[in-house]
Amino acid sequence: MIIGTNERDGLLAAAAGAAAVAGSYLATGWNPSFVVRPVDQAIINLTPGPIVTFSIATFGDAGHLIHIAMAVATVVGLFGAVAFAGFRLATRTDRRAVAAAVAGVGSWLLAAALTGISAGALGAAIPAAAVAGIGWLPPSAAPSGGDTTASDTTARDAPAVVDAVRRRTLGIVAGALAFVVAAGGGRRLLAGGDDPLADAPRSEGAAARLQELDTAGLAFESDDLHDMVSPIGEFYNVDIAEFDPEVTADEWSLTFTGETGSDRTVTFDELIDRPVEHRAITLRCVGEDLNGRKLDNAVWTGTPIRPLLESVDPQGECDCAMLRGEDGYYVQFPVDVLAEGFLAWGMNGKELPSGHGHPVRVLIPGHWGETNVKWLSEIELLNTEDDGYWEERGWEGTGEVKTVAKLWDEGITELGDGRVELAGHAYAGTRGIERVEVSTDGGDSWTDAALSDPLPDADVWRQWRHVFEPDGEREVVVRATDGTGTLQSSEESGSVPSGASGWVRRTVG
Ligand SMILES: Nc1nc2c(c(=O)[nH]1)N[C@H]1C(S)=C(S)[C@@H](COP(=O)(O)O)O[C@H]1N2
Ligand SMILES: [Mo]
Repeated sequence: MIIGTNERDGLLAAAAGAAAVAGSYLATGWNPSFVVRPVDQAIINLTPGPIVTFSIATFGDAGHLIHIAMAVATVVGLFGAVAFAGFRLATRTDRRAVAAAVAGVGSWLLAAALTGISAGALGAAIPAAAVAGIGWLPPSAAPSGGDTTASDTTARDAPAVVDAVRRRTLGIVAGALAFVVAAGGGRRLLAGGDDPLADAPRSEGAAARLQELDTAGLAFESDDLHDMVSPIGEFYNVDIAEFDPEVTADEWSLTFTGETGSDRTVTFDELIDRPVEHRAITLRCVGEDLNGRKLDNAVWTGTPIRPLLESVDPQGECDCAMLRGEDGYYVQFPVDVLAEGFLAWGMNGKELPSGHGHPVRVLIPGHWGETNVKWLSEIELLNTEDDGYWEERGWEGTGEVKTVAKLWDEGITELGDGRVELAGHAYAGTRGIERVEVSTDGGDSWTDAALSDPLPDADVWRQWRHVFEPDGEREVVVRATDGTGTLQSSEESGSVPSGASGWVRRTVG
């Protein structure tokens, strides 16, 4: 097959586009100045809510991969179009330098338009210029396919030349792809792994709390099950964006706006000067499956929000507030719920990692995860209620969590003597967990599981454990009773719109 000039330039342009994206990644890593980010953000913003919700329900976490792939393909296409324009101009002027210059300068301008002038822009420009400059061939060297406007050349009937041109083109494309792969690996070397997190300011008391939770916990045989406190690196993550905003403590501030007696802006230094507490607070995402993994607990260092809130004298008629984060996220709920909240700058004694809202997030006891705004920047007191990000997309996830007892894979452990340990966590928000029952006969009879010790914290999960000896296959069911004496609802529902319900059932043995 002969590659026509258009196809050849198209292929080379795509390779230049891919190299530009890879070069930007090499220079910036996976952070806001990577050129894919603004496009990914645009895709997130433009995707209609029902499609987002459908994709979460259908693909789960794979939904992320879908929009990232779309964003990467779009950006490769944009840089490719720039390189393609370079080929056209080079052909018109018959100058190789034009191909390199247009691809290089054009890519730099495009990258700068997407993310601002940064190392990422240069990272995109250099490989694009290289691929375009090396790859471009004058029409006289090109085999002319039916699609080309180039004048007939001797190459048409010279298979050796055609082969040489094709080999050269494929060689350059292969070189560009090798660069893409190398950039991925090279970035990891450059970054040298994640920096260890620093201790959070005023976190001295956190260690004692962590110890207290550890002591309250049950000794599981299972090594893989989280203890009372989830390790930072294993704490679940839910983000509307693929790129965490980068906000330093110096840059950060929180502003109270809208229907207030007086607006107020709080800086990080002012915040950490306030009365400090180390609270165990469990988070659960409304979007998770009944036995899903978006449930975790940490000890958070921070300060209660109530005195700050009272100091701005909220006056709105709805008694409600819209909270906003630096990533464009927003959620609205009642002021009296917010007043119970906690402004956290520490997690398990460390500063908040970027993925969990560095430098400050809010934690709202007992309500679904979506109320716990990360990278918190603004609290607007409203006059009338308004939908938050997820509410606009069909969820009802600002209310109190449902009661759940989990039985994850790693909570089922054979003890080697014929017995099986069943273990997990149960959570009911500020209602607390009073009891967890286990059935090993599909729900006909129930036994109380052992529970971790109660803690003073208002919003923390409990561990449960039950050992039994299965005689063949058994259907295990678990259910919790909350601190008000209410049994976990057996009525089964999916997570949309207000959280999954039912009892977790597993076949064991
Ligand atoms: N700024 C911001 N805050 C956010 C989100 C977000 O995407 N952006 N996701 C929310 C959702 S849906 C959940 S469940 C929790 C998850 O917190 P985590 O990622 O620290 O576990 O954060 C909430 N706060
Ligand atoms: Mo969530």
